[in-house]
Amino acid sequence: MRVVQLVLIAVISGLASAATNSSYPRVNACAALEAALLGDVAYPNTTAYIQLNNYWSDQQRETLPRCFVTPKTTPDVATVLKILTRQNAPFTVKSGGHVPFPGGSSIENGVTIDLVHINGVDVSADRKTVSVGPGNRWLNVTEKLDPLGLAVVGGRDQNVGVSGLLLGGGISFFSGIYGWACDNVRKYEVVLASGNVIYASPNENSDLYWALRGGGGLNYGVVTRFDLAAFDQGDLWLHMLSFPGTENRTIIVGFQNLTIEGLPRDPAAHSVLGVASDPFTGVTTATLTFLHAGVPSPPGSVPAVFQPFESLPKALATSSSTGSVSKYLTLLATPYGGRRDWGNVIISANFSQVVLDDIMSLYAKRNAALIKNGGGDTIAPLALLQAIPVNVLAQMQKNGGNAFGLTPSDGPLIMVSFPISWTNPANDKLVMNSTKKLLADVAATAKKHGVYNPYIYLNYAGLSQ
Ligand SMILES: Cc1cc2nc3c(=O)[nH]c(=O)nc-3n(C[C@H](O)[C@H](O)[C@H](O)COP(=O)(O)OP(=O)(O)OC[C@H]3O[C@@H](n4cnc5c(N)ncnc54)[C@H](O)[C@@H]3O)c2cc1C
Ligand SMILES: *[C@@H]1O[C@H](CO)[C@@H](O)[C@H](O)[C@H]1NC(C)=O
Ligand SMILES: *[C@@H]1O[C@H](CO)[C@@H](O)[C@H](O)[C@H]1NC(C)=O
Ligand SMILES: *[C@@H]1O[C@H](CO)[C@@H](O)[C@H](O)[C@H]1NC(C)=O
Ligand SMILES: *[C@@H]1O[C@H](CO)[C@@H](O)[C@H](O)[C@H]1NC(C)=O
Ligand SMILES: *[C@@H]1O[C@H](CO)[C@@H](O)[C@H](O)[C@H]1NC(C)=O
Ligand SMILES: *[C@@H]1O[C@H](CO)[C@@H](O)[C@H](O)[C@H]1NC(C)=O
Ligand SMILES: CC(=O)N[C@H]1CO[C@H](CO)[C@@H](O)[C@@H]1O
Repeated sequence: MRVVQLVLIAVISGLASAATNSSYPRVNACAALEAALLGDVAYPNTTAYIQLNNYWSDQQRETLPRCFVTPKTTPDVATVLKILTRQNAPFTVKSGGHVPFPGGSSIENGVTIDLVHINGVDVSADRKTVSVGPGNRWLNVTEKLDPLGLAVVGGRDQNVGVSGLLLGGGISFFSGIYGWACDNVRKYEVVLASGNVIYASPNENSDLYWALRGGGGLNYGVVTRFDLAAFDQGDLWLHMLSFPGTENRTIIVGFQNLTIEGLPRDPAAHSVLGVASDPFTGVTTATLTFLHAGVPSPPGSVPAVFQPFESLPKALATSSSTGSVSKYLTLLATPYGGRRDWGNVIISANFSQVVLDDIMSLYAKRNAALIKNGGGDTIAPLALLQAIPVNVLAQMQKNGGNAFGLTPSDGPLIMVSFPISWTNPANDKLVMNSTKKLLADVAATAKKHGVYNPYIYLNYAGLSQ
């Protein structure tokens, strides 16, 4: 999908032939940028280049541009786009660099526009809007807002970039109340390929406003400011429960009931279920993460919505705590490094036991094959279930609706994604093949049993999707 975006932008701006002509003077693009921006350009083998080349996955970090350019202002971005389009130079845009696959926000032999220096976080006088620069990571936003008793609908991991998450959708701790992150953007500042700066909101360029909410950001321009709806927010509550993976039926059935019955009754509640497979033994562990946007009373109690899980036997571990949004963005962060892949399939939350068993057995079979064929590499698979309850789908209809094409009558839904990490590049094909096949097999069983939804969430979409 991301690659398709790059190709599209190339076609839109007439770059397609240049992108395939290796003798095209791309080095000149870097030099022209350097001249125009008084040196905000970093070349290979410099400290600046090495620092900017900080991606979450190894595959992105290995995809090396001719130069990084780091505009500091919106007019700088306009200058950069004018130069690059005039020179027919291939380029990409980077915010937090958390797309896993090569080319996601990196480009071999092109120019990477790194937005890191466009990093304002400004709260309006009435505390209703936070204007966020596209180069921020989510922790930069929450660290500013927590002390003010404010929050926005944003990411759940400290290092994820604001731009990719907001442009693709954005599942948040607060989504039950407000919808996904993209549903809570009041206004975008966008630099078009022409270098023109325009604004998109419900009453200005409303078609672009619609498309930017989940329709594939880089297709339309470079966003240089997001005006986000803010709300009063204090501490959160977190509760985690781990079970042996052999309990997957009970846990997944409980998660289905939570998605269908529980979450709509308490929109402040949020939950994720992971079934992790040990890289060497294939032994699985199911971990439920529960969050609540308010501290339960009495302190130490478990909110009613999560009570059905408290009585389940065989829990391996549990933990509870309260704290700031920043605390949980740090606690739940996934470290950098390693080779990475993922993809997702979205199904009706009310899937039958047959579908559940099919998905778990397809997952286990795929993981066993990786242990057998991976040559001892540390290949760490995860099956991640995320709820899309009807209250979230209802919030997605705000402001004219987003670009997903989902309504409450399509739900409730569960997104099943399969993130995986490994270390040996020799296993790239093996692992990525297996993920692609697993996604196709899971989609096929969902289709066969009438619970498939064709929506694919861009922000967890694999290269093959
Ligand atoms: C550890 C981890 C945790 C995650 N947690 C969540 C989560 O809680 N909720 C959720 O919904 N998703 C989550 N995601 C998925 C995440 O939303 C996507 O990976 C997202 O694309 C990352 O954004 P980024 O800015 O870091 O990525 P980048 O790779 O920098 O950018 C993503 C895409 O957007 C383009 N782009 C970047 N900036 C701009 C801009 N200003 N204008 C136009 N195009 C731009 C890039 O070219 C690229 O195509 C997580 C991912 C990871 C790896
Ligand atoms: C590639 O670009 C160079 C420089 O503009 C040009 O001389 C050459 O003809 C181009 N080659 C092809 C195959 O388009
Ligand atoms: C954002 O947060 C990171 C990590 O805490 C920090 O290194 C960086 O300087 C921050 N950026 C800004 C603009 O505050
Ligand atoms: C799911 O549970 C069943 C029944 O306990 C078990 O046989 C199977 O191995 C489990 N699958 C996974 C992936 O843990
Ligand atoms: C399903 O969820 C509802 C609402 O939270 C709860 O009352 C009920 O006990 C749950 N059912 C089971 C079987 O867990
Ligand atoms: C779930 O599916 C079952 C059978 O497929 C059906 O009987 C039931 O009404 C459905 N429940 C909901 C809440 O849609
Ligand atoms: C990947 O899949 C393709 C097509 O299914 C197959 O031909 C190829 O052998 C596979 N490669 C690996 C390394 O598994
Ligand atoms: C000497 C040195 O570090 N050379 C490196 C310069 O950068 C290129 C591209 O990043 C590398 O391939 C070289 O190894």
